[in-house]
Amino acid sequence: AKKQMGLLVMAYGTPYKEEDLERYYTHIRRGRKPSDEMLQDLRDRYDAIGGISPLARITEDQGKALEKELNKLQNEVEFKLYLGLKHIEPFVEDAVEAMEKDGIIEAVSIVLAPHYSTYSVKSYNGRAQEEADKHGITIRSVESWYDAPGFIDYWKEKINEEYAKMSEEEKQKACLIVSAHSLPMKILEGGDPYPDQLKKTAELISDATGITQYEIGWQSEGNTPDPWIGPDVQDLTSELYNEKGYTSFVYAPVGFVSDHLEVLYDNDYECKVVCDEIGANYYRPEMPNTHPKFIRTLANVVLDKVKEQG
Ligand code: FEC
Repeated sequence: AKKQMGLLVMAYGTPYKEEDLERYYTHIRRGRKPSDEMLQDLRDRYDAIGGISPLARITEDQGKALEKELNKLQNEVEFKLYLGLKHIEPFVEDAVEAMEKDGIIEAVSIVLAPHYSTYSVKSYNGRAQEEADKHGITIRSVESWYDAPGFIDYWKEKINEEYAKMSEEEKQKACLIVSAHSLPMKILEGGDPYPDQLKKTAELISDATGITQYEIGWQSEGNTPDPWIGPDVQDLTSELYNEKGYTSFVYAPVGFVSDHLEVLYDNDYECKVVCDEIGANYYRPEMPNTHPKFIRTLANVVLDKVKEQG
């Protein structure tokens, strides 16, 4: 019989229905209830993208597609999918418990976010590890995959599709903005690799596409008093327009892998508003979602992790 291995796929999570919004937001804020005003502000943003986010369905589809691809690519191991979310059920801990119930003793995990940071990937992996220890389950965790060749190739293809819509003249005045979720500045004090990893993704995409007019941006910063890493993509847009005269902007939110609030609202609405105000053209390549090239890339990253220790 094939060896059974748990495939723990971890992702952010999203409200399933409107009533989930408050407890979800409270969880993101580590137990502090948001004010009515903050809650209403968030509700308005979800309303603007159609009420709830497509993220729940996409995450599930990504997990299933990855499980299928892994079981297709090799014959020694039977991978069994467990979804574990950061801010809503099934929580990361629920997923690990479900593995124990199924008799799984060995697992591999991956977070559906390319860049490592103490705030994101480290916290997912830490929660998984802590729960696994309680049940005697061994988990090997992928830490990052921001430079995986298939990932860069995916973005190259999609960015090129956007540039192909422009005339040569428009391309001359176009700028690619490569972005990830901002984080509080204080992560930098501990030497967090997150900003360097985003920079590397951007360089690899520039090398692959030949696009040299590109900038790094940060987006979706939280509603807290701390200073967050910048420049924010919206400020960056007007600054670049004013200082360099760019009149077309191509937003590649490479720190995310799905259509969700942070892209559908923060890019497709907020950045679009800035572009409209200055009279610039707005472009945003398709997100990876379940694109075969993307799923194949994740599968290879997982297989490399499994092979690391024979
Ligand atoms: O429902 C959806 O479609 C959107 C889901 C969603 C994704 C996402 C990704 C990341 N976040 C990260 C860090 C933070 C930090 C705070 C924070 C706040 C929010 C709020 C919502 C939210 N995030 Fe999120 N994030 C998503 C949704 N995020 C909603 C609360 C309202 C707001 O502030 O806009 C600030 C916490 C605090 O207030 O103390 C920090 C990071 C990622 C990318 C990595 C990952 O996917 O894990 C980092 C998707």
